[in-house]
Amino acid sequence: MLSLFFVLPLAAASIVNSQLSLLPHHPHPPEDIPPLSHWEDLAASQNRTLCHILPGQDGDDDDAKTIASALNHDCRTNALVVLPGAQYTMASNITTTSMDNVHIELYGRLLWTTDIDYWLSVSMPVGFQNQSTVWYFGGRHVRLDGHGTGELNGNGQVWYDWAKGRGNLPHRPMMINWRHLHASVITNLRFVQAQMWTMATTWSHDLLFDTIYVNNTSNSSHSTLNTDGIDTIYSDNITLRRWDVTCGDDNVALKGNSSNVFLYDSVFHGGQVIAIGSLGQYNDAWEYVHTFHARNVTMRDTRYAVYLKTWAGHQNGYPPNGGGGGRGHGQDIVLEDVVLHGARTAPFWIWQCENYEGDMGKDCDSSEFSFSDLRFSNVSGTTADGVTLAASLRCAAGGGGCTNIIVEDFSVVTANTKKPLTEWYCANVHNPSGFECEPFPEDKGDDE
Ligand SMILES: *[C@@H]1O[C@H](CO)[C@@H](O)[C@H](O)[C@H]1NC(C)=O
Ligand SMILES: *[C@@H]1O[C@H](CO)[C@@H](O)[C@H](O)[C@H]1NC(C)=O
Ligand SMILES: *[C@@H]1O[C@H](CO)[C@@H](O)[C@H](O)[C@H]1NC(C)=O
Ligand SMILES: *[C@@H]1O[C@H](CO)[C@@H](O)[C@H](O)[C@H]1NC(C)=O
Ligand SMILES: *[C@@H]1O[C@H](CO)[C@@H](O)[C@H](O)[C@H]1NC(C)=O
Ligand SMILES: *[C@@H]1O[C@H](CO)[C@@H](O)[C@H](O)[C@H]1NC(C)=O
Ligand SMILES: *[C@@H]1O[C@H](CO)[C@@H](O)[C@H](O)[C@H]1NC(C)=O
Ligand SMILES: *[C@@H]1O[C@H](CO)[C@@H](O)[C@H](O)[C@H]1NC(C)=O
Ligand SMILES: *[C@@H]1O[C@H](CO)[C@@H](O)[C@H](O)[C@H]1NC(C)=O
Ligand SMILES: CC(=O)N[C@H]1CO[C@H](CO)[C@@H](O)[C@@H]1O
Repeated sequence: MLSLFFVLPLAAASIVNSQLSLLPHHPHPPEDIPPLSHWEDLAASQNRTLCHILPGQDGDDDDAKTIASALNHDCRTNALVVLPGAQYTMASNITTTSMDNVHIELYGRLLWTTDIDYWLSVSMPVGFQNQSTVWYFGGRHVRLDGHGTGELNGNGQVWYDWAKGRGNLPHRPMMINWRHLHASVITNLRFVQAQMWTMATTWSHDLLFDTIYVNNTSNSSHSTLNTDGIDTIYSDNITLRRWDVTCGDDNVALKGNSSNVFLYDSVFHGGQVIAIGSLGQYNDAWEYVHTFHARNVTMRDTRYAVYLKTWAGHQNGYPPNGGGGGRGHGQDIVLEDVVLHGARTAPFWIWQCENYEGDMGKDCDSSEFSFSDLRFSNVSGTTADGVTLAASLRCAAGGGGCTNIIVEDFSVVTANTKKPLTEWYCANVHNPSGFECEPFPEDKGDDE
């Protein structure tokens, strides 16, 4: 039985594996896409229902509805869904959240339309920080394979120009929300020009995202603020392997109740970098982040190597841009084998006074969110010219501060002087190991 199930899939995989790469891809030559007869045989051998979906021929067709219908009805369970077309038009919000044992093969582009007023009117809440989305995607045992050319394209430039650099605009949607998605694999897929965040996992566990290309780049004077690569929220056991991320905000962010998140063999271009947070935005709520391990990550022109951010201990305003007063604990956060190229600020950054309504950097000592067991090992490379600070660790006394921060094999130098970074500013850091803490200079705040 098992051999019957696996013989054909392996043969099919070998056709495409030779083309895998993290770089941007040219579209598959149509002759490389297996014909319908191949998929019919494959589906039959695996006892799957086949949905072979071609793009609508009429420019006004809404392929999103066709795709959703397949994933919700004919091909909801034990199915093989093949999207061999070059481009599909996504013109409505969709919900496909009860898939079970579905393989999706996407070779071309899913392109969202640019009708901002329509999308603002239908974007669906994600359940955190007023974030919203245009695709709820969930179920179990789903495998979505982009074969290196499959692409989700949010047509984000219209959104960047509309937002004009303003953050967290209500109802501005992220491209996709992996929602109650379990034991699933997303692989060899491109995500470009996201409308806001590229994606978030919520209430999801046991996911592998392997070989993922994200590029949200503005061609105008307006920035790509809020175009995070991925945010994990209320999720457990999420592995990110071979990611290549270009974006204008957090490349990877762990929000509240994220655990066992692993990031391997990845490259970031620009952006803030790895964010643990923000946390503690909801008054009186308890949140945790535990076990985040990153290994072999190259960071080019990012702001930091990692930054941990919480809101202050007193609530000031309401989400998405205000808040605070949340409590909790973050622990077992490990980065190893990291190479920096021109980090724009201190590689390690902790602060507990996040706020986007005018109180950023105020009330930094009151948060009741604490951190412990952080290890940064084998971090090398450069910060940008003139950046001499290794760390700004402003932990809040309110939660007891930060305990057990270990730094090993740290060899980052300032790009222009080639001098090792020697300044480590700390507040409420207990048991530092491998570095010498010094107090923040009283006259020089680090709010910016
Ligand atoms: C194939 O699938 C059908 C319906 O999903 C099921 O009834 C049948 O038992 C399956 N056959 C095998 C050999 O697994
Ligand atoms: C589209 O969005 C509206 C408003 O959020 C929602 O009521 C509706 O259920 C969504 N439709 C689908 C198919 O997800
Ligand atoms: C954010 O969500 C909260 C709770 O759902 C709501 O009270 C608030 O008005 C929303 N803010 C915006 C800017 O939409
Ligand atoms: C974590 O998820 C992976 C799939 O990505 C799975 O193979 C593994 O068993 C899961 N780990 C645990 C502890 O459940
Ligand atoms: C990202 O996209 C921009 C604009 O298309 C392009 O210039 C840049 O090379 C891309 N970056 C990467 C790393 O592929
Ligand atoms: C920027 O990108 C948009 C969307 O692809 C395109 O319509 C526009 O022509 C581009 N502008 C420039 C200056 O390249
Ligand atoms: C590190 O990651 C890069 C991809 O960014 C990969 O090419 C390389 O093989 C990885 N190194 C190791 C030791 O796994
Ligand atoms: C986060 O985890 C805490 C501790 O388990 C729990 O009390 C809280 O309800 C969780 N938050 C959400 C929104 O699930
Ligand atoms: C340190 O990290 C670099 C970059 O990933 C890697 O090439 C090197 O082997 C690592 N050193 C050790 C001792 O693991
Ligand atoms: C790398 C990549 O796919 N870049 C694309 C970004 O978006 C613009 C506008 O859609 C495309 O022209 C680029 O090719």
